[in-house]
Amino acid sequence: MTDTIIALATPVGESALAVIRISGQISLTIAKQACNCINPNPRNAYLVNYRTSDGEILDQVVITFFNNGNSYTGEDSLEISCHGNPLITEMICKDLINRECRIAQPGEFTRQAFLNGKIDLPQAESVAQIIAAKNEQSLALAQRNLKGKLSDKLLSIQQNILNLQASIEAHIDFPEDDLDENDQEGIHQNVKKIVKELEALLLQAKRTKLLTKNIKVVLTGLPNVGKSSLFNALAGKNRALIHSESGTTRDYLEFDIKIGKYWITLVDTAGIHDAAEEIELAGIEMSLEQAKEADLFLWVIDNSVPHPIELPGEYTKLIRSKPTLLIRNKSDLGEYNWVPDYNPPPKATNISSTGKRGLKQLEALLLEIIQNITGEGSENEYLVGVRHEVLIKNCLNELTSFLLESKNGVGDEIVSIHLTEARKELDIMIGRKTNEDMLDILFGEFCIGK
Ligand SMILES: Nc1nc2c(ncn2[C@@H]2O[C@H](COP(=O)(O)OP(=O)(O)OP(=O)(O)O)[C@@H](O)[C@H]2O)c(=O)[nH]1
Ligand SMILES: [Mg+2]
Repeated sequence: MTDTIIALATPVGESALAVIRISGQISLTIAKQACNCINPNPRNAYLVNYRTSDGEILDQVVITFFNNGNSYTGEDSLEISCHGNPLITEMICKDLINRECRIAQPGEFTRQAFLNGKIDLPQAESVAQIIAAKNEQSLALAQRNLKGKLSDKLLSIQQNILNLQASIEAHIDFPEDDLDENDQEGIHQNVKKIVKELEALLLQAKRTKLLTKNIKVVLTGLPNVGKSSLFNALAGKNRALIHSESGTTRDYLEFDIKIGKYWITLVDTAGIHDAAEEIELAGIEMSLEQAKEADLFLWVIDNSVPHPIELPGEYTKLIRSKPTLLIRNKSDLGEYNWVPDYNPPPKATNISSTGKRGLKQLEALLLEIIQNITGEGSENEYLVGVRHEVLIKNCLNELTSFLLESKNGVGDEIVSIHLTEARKELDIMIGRKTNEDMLDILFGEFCIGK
């Protein structure tokens, strides 16, 4: 007999209700023996008393039975909604263990659903993505993945590769009917089309990284330009210490704010300069660490001085490599409107942190940059996780090798192997080829009860 697994599907703590999930062969027996519900109609709710094996009533609960063909996991399942008191859920779980159930591993319900063919691997992954979504956009995309949209896309790419391979291999079997130049060119064009589709998915993988967490926005710049003042103005409270003396901020400070649909983590850092003091140097070292992890910079300068001193080269490189908004602060004292001499210069805006001037415009520009890097409103259609990103890159490598070798006259029989390998990578993405270790890692990231 296979194991029957149980888990508390709701957070631990006091709440109106708590849900205990059961999946496996003895689900129906539990409905009968613990809840006196002899022949529950699947998907109907029953108000019953939950009794231990000794007949003690633990709680009045609502149970719903799902028969194996129509359950989430593909096995007989039972959901028990009890009062949301941790004492009650603990007693019911203990009684279920006495009745030969065991506590589920993280993600085990979804793993069962996958193993029983209820969903494929991208759909299983989307379940965790739905739970972890940090904004409406990633939620909507995760829900599309759950409907199978990413799987459909991967399957269509795989089918296209298979069709191409079939036309190549038809000629391998009948060498007298060789592929002519036109056939070759047609195949190359089609492979290039597939390469484009995979590259578009890679771009979405990059965007997915931003969508599935808070976007890290780091305030950077020279000392005393007003970084902490701006941090406080955006946070709407006095979190950071502000002083006319330069070198005030030592540790970095974080605060979460919402801009448009997006949660961002604002990070205030120590001003960068050639500090002499050891403690200040340590703070500047921290600033650099934060800058390396930034998704976006708010580069603050003092607009009331004619020409701001350039940042150290390392920072300039970082700023140029990531989306940046140049903030010309202290514009109440003067407007020199310096522009960095590289092309294209970053978007810039004039503000006064202390005078609360230009902040709305700053937020609008920040949102514009975020929408641009997350691809909001564009062709961004899927969440593409890190696992897929690696496999897409492998797949692209195979197709690139195919094109290169085929153009260099390597025989069809040999180059066709690259197409087989590309299809294998897609098999792993979809979950047609798996192994226990991979599934352990993948589902190990889920919460218990999902
Ligand atoms: N007039 C004016 N003064 C400002 C403005 N923003 C900040 N200041 C002043 O500039 C000084 C430095 O401000 P901070 O916010 O501490 O500057 P910082 O960049 O965080 O400085 P460090 O932590 O030393 O790197 C303070 O005296 C602020 O009151 C502004 O927009 N206008
Ligand atoms: Mg500061």
